[in-house]
Amino acid sequence: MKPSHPFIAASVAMSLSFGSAWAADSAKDKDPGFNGLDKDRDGYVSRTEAQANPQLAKQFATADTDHDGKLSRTEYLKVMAKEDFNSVKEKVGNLFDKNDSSSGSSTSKK
Ligand SMILES: [Ca+2]
Ligand SMILES: [Ca+2]
Repeated sequence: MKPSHPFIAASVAMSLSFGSAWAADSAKDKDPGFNGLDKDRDGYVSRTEAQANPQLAKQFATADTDHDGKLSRTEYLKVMAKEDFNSVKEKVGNLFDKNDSSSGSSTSKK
């Protein structure tokens, strides 16, 4: 009997390094925008800080639902989620347009 299994030791070491890399990535993915915009790290994105994101700056008044002149993380996430939803809708719409035109031209196949 061998005292240890080199393969298992290597795979454990690999999974550990992958695990920490994954954790760092997911923390970044979780909210890169808000932390990036909140330069003074007071937990809010001010109107000045929002200028770094033109899309957000444009919708600042709409996004600031409690009208305190700054965006909380919740307000930011809400407006950005709406933004994502709109762009997804646009993409899906383009997809349908493409499908419509291609299905019209491919009817000769029979
Ligand atoms: Ca801030
Ligand atoms: Ca607010």
